Amino acid sequence: MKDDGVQAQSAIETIRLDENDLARKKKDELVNLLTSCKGQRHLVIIQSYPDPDAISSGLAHKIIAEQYGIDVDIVYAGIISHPENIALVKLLGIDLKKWDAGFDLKPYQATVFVDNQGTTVGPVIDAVKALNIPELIVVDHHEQQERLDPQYIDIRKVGATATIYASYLREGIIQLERSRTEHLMAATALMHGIKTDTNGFVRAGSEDFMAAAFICRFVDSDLLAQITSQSRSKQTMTIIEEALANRTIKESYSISGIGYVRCEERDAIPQAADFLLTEENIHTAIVFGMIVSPDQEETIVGSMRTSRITIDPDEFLKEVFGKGPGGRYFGGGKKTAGGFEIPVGFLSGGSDKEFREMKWKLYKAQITQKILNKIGAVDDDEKDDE
Ligand SMILES: [Mn+2]
Repeated sequence: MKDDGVQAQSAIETIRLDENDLARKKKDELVNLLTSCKGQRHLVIIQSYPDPDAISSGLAHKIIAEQYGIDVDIVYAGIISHPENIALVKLLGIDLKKWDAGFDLKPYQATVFVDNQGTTVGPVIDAVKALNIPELIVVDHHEQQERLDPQYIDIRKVGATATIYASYLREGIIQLERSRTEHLMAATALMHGIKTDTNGFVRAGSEDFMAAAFICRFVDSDLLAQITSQSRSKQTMTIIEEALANRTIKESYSISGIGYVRCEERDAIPQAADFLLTEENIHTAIVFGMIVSPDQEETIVGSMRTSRITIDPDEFLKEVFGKGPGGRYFGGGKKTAGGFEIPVGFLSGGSDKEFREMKWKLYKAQITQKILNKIGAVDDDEKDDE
């Protein structure tokens, strides 16, 4: 790097320089840590319902760490249900391991959390904590949480975790080569990750653009086109239809409870929220439903999307739903999107249709009420409902 002309930097360039300094410093720190872990085997833990940002960041971490002589497996404890995500994993041949109670954690010397801080990864977190596997690395772009105490932490307020991994690559943490298929795959995945987490670059900031500009040289554009051209399933369309029909609009908020949703269709909830946000005069959409896991545990799962700068989904959801008995917030988020999960617990299960409907009604009323209270609106549906 040349440092001539530094005095002539404009304010913006100075900021960019600071960003580059930070990226370089974090990259150096990570290199030192990875070098000291040579010969180990690490477990990258991604969120239970992995999105392209998590999947691509996990993959990038794996190819970087492997160059430092570390074996890496990527694990998730839920389901990959969005067609684009299935396509991403299949087309790029990414080896994601699905966690279950029989998963052998003993081979791993340390854990790595990408695009999360241990709060959205399901039961795998308790299993690794029970075995006292050291929490080594956290790389994320969500608000800082207090669940983990890792040796290395890199949380930046950028559009995607993939942006942070691209910055490591830009700083030369490993040498990307066009002739190596796995490098092209990782770059293509990262581009998709940045793209989806920034709503197609609409919400991207300067770091996200710089990251994309660097990795675009290594992107396989045919593959990227294939990944993004996946269509919506019929079931997803039905859920979006349901969300549209059941929505309540208050103060430019669109709120919709869609009842029971199959576990496999969980990703339709954020897609429905994305869809409701496209309506005229709507700045915020919240969609929620009841998900039943294969072991009959029920959970209310919701997604929030907003286009209003002054609304912070993280703050909003924490304030609306508060904390559960374990002291953990039911919800949280990042700049334009958030989610929440409320376990039904003791009332879970029961195949009786009437009982299920009663339960759903109760939860729907409570959730809607809490949201309306927060935005200062009155629920006049309450009166003329049924
Ligand atoms: Mn992300």
